[in-house]
Amino acid sequence: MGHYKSNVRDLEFNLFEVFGVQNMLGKGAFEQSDEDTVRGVLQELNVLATGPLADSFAEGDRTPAAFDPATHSVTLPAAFKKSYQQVVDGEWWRLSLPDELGGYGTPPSVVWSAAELMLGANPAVYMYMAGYNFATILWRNGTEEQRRWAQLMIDRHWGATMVLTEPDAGSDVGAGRTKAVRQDDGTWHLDGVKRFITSADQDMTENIMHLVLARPEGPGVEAKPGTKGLSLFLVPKFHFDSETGEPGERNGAFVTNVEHKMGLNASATCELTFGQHGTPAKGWLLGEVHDGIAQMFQVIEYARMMVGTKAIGTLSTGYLNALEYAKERVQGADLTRSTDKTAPRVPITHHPDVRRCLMLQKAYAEGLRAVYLYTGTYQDAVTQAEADGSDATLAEQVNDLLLPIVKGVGSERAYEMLNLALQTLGGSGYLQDYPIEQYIRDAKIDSLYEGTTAIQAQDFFFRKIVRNNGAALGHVAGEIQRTLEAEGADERLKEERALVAAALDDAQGMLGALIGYLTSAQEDVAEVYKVGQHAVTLLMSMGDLLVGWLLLRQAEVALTALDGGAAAKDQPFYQGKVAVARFFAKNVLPELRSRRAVVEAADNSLMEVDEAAF
Ligand code: ST9
Ligand code: FAD
Repeated sequence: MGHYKSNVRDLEFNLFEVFGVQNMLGKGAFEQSDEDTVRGVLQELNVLATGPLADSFAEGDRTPAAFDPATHSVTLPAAFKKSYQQVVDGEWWRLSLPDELGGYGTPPSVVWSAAELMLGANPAVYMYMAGYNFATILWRNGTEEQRRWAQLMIDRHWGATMVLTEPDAGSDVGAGRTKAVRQDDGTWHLDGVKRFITSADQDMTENIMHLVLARPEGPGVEAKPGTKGLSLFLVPKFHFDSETGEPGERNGAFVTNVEHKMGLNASATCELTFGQHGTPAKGWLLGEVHDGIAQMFQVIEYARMMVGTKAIGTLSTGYLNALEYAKERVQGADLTRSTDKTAPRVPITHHPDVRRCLMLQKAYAEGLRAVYLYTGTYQDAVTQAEADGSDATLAEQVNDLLLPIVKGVGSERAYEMLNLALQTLGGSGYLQDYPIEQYIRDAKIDSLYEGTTAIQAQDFFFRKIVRNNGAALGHVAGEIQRTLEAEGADERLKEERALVAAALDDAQGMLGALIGYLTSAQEDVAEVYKVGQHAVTLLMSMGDLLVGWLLLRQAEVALTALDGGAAAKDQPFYQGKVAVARFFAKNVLPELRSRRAVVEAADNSLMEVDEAAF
C-alpha cells in the first residue's frame, strides 16, 4: 500500500449530500457534467492518486531536485517524472481549463475535490502542472498573439512559473527592483534577480513560460513606486515560433541556484536571474503597463486556494494514517483498569487522550475540507453567472473573503494537527518508515508561501471585511444564522446549535473590537497596532466558527440519513459526522470566548517594549 489515504466518501458527501452540487450539473456552464461523470472522475483519479501518483512521493523527498550550475539546469528523479507523466497523459489538467481552452466544463468545487486527491498524494507533481492553468492568464489578459501562445502552452505541455519574490521583496512585493526596459521592437529586456521561484527549471517540459513582475522603464513609461508600478511580463525559457511553438534559442532567464529545504524537496525552489549572464532576457508585456499586480493576483487567488487545499489534503491523509496505526497498536491497559497489572493490553484507541487527538484531527480534516468546498461552491456560482450573464458580484466577494481562511487557517491548522498525527504514532511517527514526518516537513511551507499567515490575516480584515463594508461577511453570517434558526431543526443537536451561536457572537465581538480600534486610529494612529496584534486571532477564530458550523450542517444531514435507514456500510460514516460535530462544538468553540476577552482588552504595551528587552 502507498502512503496516501484518500477520503472520496467525504468528498462525495460534501458535494452531493451537503452542498447539492448535482442541482447545477447539466446546465449552463456545467452542461457537459452530470453526477455520474463527477463520481467517475473522483473514482478514477483516486486510483491514480493512491497508486502511481503516490508511488514517487518518498523518492522525490529522498532524491531532491538536483541543480547543475554549469548548465543552469534542474533534474528530477526518474520515478517522480514517471508520476508526472501519468497525470499529464491522463489529461487530468483539462479539469481546470475553461471550455474554450479544451476544458470539460467541470464545476470548480469538483475541480478542487480532484485537486485534493492529487495534492494529498504528491503535491509537487500538481505544482509542476502550472503551465496549463497559467495559460488562462494569457488567454484572459493577452493580445490575440498571446492568446495563441496560451493555446501553445497547453498543446505543447509547457511548464510555467509565477515570479514575484526578490531578496528584499518577500511579503512586500512592491519593493521589487527587477526592471524591464522597453526596446524599439516593442519587446522588453528584463534585468534583476528573483528568488524562491517554484518550478523555474525542470527536465520534464520542452519550454517554461515565466510570468514575471518587473518595473517598466523607457520613453513614455511613467515610473511608479510600489506594487502599482509593476507590470507583468511573459519571459519564455526558450524563444519559440509564434505559430507552431517550436522552441528556438535560449532566452536570458537562467536558474542560478536551487534551495536546500525542510521539505517539498521534489519541488525545485530556484534563484532565477534575468539578463545577468550575457544573454538578454527578453519579455513581452501582458496587457497594459502597471496592470501587473492585478493580473498576478488572478494567479495568486488560484494559488492561495491550491495551497490551502494542499495543506488540508495532507492533514487528511496524516489523520487517516494515524487512525490506522492507532487501531492496530496495542499498548497499556484501559485507564479504568490501570492499577490491575493483569488487565489485558488494549489498542491505543481505547486511551482517552489518543481519542482526543484523533477526534481533533478528524474535526479539522473534515471541517476544513468542507470550508474549501464551500468556497468552491461560490466559485461555481461565479462561473455559472459569467456564463449566463447574471451578476456575480456577491459570489466573487464571498470567494475573496473565504480565500484567506482556506489558505491561512488551512495551513496553520494542518501543521498543528499533523503534529498530533505524528504524536499518535509515538516514536514510530518520528521515523521515515511512516509518511507523517514527511507530511509535516512538506506542509510547513503552506503557511509561508503565497503570503504568510500574518499577510492573510491583514488581507482578511482590511481588504475583505473593512473595504467590502462587511457585505460578504454579512452574507456568510446570514447563512450561519439560517442554520441556527431553521424551522424544525433537529432537537438532538440543540446544544451544538447553541455553541455555534455563541461562537458566532464571539467572532462578531472580536471583529467589533478590531473595527473599534481602526476607527480610533483616526484620532491616534497607534491604535491600528491593536489590529495588527490580533488580526491572526480573528482569522483563526473565523476559521473555527466556519468549521464548527459546517460540521453542524453535516451532522444534520447525517442524522437525517440515519433516520432514513442508511445502509449498514454507511452508518459508521454518518455516526462519525454526528460525533465530530459534537466534539468540536463542545471542546473547541468555547475557546472563542477567551480569545474575544483578550482581543477586547487589547492594549499597546507590547509595542512599547524596547527591542533590547525581547
Ligand atoms: C508564491 C508561489 O509564493 C508558491 C508556490 C506556487 C506554485 C504555483 C503552482 C500552481 C499550480 C497550478 C497547477 C494547476 C494544475 C491543474 C490540474 C487541475 C485538476 N486579491 O493592498 P495593496 C492587488 S508566489 C486580489 O495596496 P500593497 C490589487 O490589484 C509569491 N487582488 O497592496 C490591489 O489594487 P487595488 C506570493 C489583490 O501594499 C493591489 O494588489 N507572494 C489582493 O501594494 C495593491 O494592493 C505573495 O503572496 C487580493 N487579496 O502590497 C505576497 N491584495 O487595491 C504576499 C492586493 O486597487 N504579500 N491585490 O484593488 C501580499 O499579499 C501583500 O499584502 C501585498 C501588499 C503585496 C499585496
Ligand atoms: P518576509 O516577508 O521577510 O517575512 C518574514 C516575517 O515577517 C513573516 O513572519 C511575515 O509574516 C512577517 N511580516 C512581513 N511583513 C509583514 C507585515 N507587513 N505585517 C506583518 N508581518 C509581516 N515566490 C514567488 O514569487 N514565486 C514562487 O514560485 C515562490 N515559491 C516559493 C517556494 C518556497 C519553497 C518558498 C520558501 C518561497 C517561495 N516564494 C515564491 C516566496 C514566498 O512567497 C515568500 O517567501 C513569502 O511571500 C514571504 O516572504 P519572505 O520569505 O521574504 O518573508
